[in-house]
Amino acid sequence: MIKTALIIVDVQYDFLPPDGSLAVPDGQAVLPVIQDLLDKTKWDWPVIIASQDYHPSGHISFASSHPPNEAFSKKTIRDARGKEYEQTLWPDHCVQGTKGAEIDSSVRGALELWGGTVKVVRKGTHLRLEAYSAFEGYITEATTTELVRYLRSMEVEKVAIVGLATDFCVLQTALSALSASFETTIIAPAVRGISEADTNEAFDKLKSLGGKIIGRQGTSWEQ
Ligand code: VGL
Ligand code: ZN
Repeated sequence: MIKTALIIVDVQYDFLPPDGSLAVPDGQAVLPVIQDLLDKTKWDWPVIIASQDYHPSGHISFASSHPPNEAFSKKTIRDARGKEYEQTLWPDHCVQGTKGAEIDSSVRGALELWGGTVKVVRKGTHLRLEAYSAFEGYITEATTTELVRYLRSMEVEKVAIVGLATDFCVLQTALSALSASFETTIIAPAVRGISEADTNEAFDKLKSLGGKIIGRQGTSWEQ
């Protein structure tokens, strides 16, 4: 039996309408679909990863850290590794210890039923490093364990990715999964993006790299 891990990306209050500081349009639409995927009577995931964007205040990606630049503008910056790149500047979001950084309670409640099957991965925890991909984070209770190594140790060969936002963290998580040679599927009804154009571009890019984008058919998830 080929093992598939479910990766739930950044389903946190700051990415959810109506109150999130970086609310993804229609982001709440992913919640019932993710609830369904976490229904133990229907699904038998051997591994579930829940990623959590988890920034210190003053994070390098926040517009407020680069006055007078505005949120959603871009700026060329140099990060802690000396890498120079164009960063999209964001409103402050997912600040460690705040309500906005918490995973939605309906998802958290459903995850609790899966016990040790679930690992939480926190990312973006370094003040001067951006991290969109769940593969750039660390499993919280074993800070030296990287996600690729963990999934390989669990003999996972496929990943199914859901969550927010399609054009940033979902995209980058899927690109990481593909480059680590996991068979990679995005469950389209369970993702939403910040920009429609970028979301379509993300789907095209993933398809061109061998990722699968699937929707719902009947009672199962099929292509
Ligand atoms: C995300 C922007 C900034 C995401 C995280 O989860 O897609 N987007 N930080
Ligand atoms: Zn972030």
